[in-house]
Amino acid sequence: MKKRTNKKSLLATSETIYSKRRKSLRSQIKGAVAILPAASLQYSSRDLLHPFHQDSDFFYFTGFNEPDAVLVLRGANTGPRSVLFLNEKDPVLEKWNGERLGTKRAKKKFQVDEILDIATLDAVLPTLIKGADTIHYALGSSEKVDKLVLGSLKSKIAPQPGHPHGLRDSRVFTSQMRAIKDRYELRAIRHAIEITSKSLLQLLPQLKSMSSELHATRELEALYARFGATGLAFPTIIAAGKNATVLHHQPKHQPLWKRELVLIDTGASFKGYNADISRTVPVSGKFTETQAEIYDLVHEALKAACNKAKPGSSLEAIHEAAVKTLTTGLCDLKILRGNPADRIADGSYKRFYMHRTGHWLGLDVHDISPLFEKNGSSVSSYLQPLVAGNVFTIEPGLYFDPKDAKTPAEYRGIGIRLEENIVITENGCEVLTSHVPIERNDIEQLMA
Ligand SMILES: [Mn+2]
Repeated sequence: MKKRTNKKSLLATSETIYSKRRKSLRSQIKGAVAILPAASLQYSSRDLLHPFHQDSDFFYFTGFNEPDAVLVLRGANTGPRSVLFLNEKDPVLEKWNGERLGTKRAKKKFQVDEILDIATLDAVLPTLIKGADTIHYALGSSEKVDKLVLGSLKSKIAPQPGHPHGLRDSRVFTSQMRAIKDRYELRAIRHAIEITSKSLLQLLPQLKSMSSELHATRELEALYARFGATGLAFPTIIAAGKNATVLHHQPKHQPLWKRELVLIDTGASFKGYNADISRTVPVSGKFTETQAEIYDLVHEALKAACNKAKPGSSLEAIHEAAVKTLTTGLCDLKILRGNPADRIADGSYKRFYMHRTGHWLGLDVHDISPLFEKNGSSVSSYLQPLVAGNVFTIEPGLYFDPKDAKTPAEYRGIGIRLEENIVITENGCEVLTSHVPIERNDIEQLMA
C-alpha cells in the first residue's frame, strides 16, 4: 500500500491556537476591553464585489473568514471573557454570496464564551464595554464600531466611574504578537513559498516561449492554483526590459525580447499567509556582460544584507549593508562619481535604488510594522532588534532610468531586483526561498 502523507492535517490550524492567541491578548490588556472587527464586503462598482479579504488582526485571533463579524475580548474577571458577533444564517443572501456559518454551528466551532447575532451588536456592545477603563480598538476599522466606541467614551460632565476613559490602538499589542510567527504561521508561510518556488521553477525555462508579460503572468498564476494556492499574495509583477525600472509595473500585452531581462516579483498565498519572491532572468538564457555586471552587484548586496539577518540586528542594519554594497559597486563602475561614503551621505544612490531593502512578511504581504515603546515613546520597527520568529523579505535592486542621459548608455533600461524571504532563528537566519536558483550560473542553466 502507498504510504499516506497526511499533509492536510499538518497544515490545519486548530481552534486551540486561536484560543491561545485570544488568551494572550486578554492577559495583556488587563482589565480593559479589545474590539476587533472583521472586514466588510467592498464594492468595486455598482453591485460587483471585490474579492473578499479578511482583516488580518481578526483572522489572527479567529481563523474566521466571514465578513462583518466582531470579536470582543474582555480582561475583566466578571462577565464573558470573549464574545463573537457574526452574521446569522440567511437562505436568500446565502444563495448569492455563499454559505454562512451561523450562530448555532459557530457555538460548536469556536472556544469563545458567547456567540451572538451581529444584529444585536448595537444593544450588547455598550454593556460589554462598561466597567473597562480603556478600549483597545483601531479607530477607522469599522464605521459601525467607530460610532459605538466613540459613543461609549462620551461623558458630558466629568469622567464617570465604570465608564471607559481611554482609547488605545489595539494594533499596539496585536502588531507585537504578529511580529513573532508561531509554528502554525511558519508552516503556512513555508507552504506558500513552496508553491511559489515550484511554480517559478516550471515557468522560468518556458519563459522564451511566452507571447507576453501577461501570458507569462497567467501561466504562473495557473501553476499556483494547480499546486494548491488559496490566492495571490499581491498582483504579480512580470516586467520585461525597461519595464523593470518601474517598481510596481503591471504586466502588459508586451513581448519578451530575447536580449532582455525579465523581472518577476510574485507570491502565492496559502491560508492567508504569503510568499514574496523576486528573480531577474535573461530571456535568451544568457546574461550579456553589462547585465551580468549589474546582476552580480545586486546579488552581492543581497548576500551582504543576508549576513546581517540575525538576532539583535535590525532591518535598518540590513538596509545599510545593502546600500553600502550597491553604492560601492556603482562608484566602482563609475556610474556614480567620488567615494561611496559621500554618495551614501548625500543620498545620490537613490537615483538607482529608491526603496527599502525589505519588509515584514506574514498575513499581509507587507505585514504590519510592530510598534514598540521605549521610555514612553514609540520606536520604528526598522530599529527594533530582530528576534527568533521574525519573518521578512530582503530585496535589493538597481534600476536605471531608460531616459536618464547622465547614466552611461549601456546601463539605461536595466532593472534588477532579487528577493529572498527570511526567518530569524535562535542563532542566525534561514533563507526560506533558497529552492529558487539565484546564482547567475544556476539561473543560466535553468533558463537554457
Ligand atoms: Mn517584497
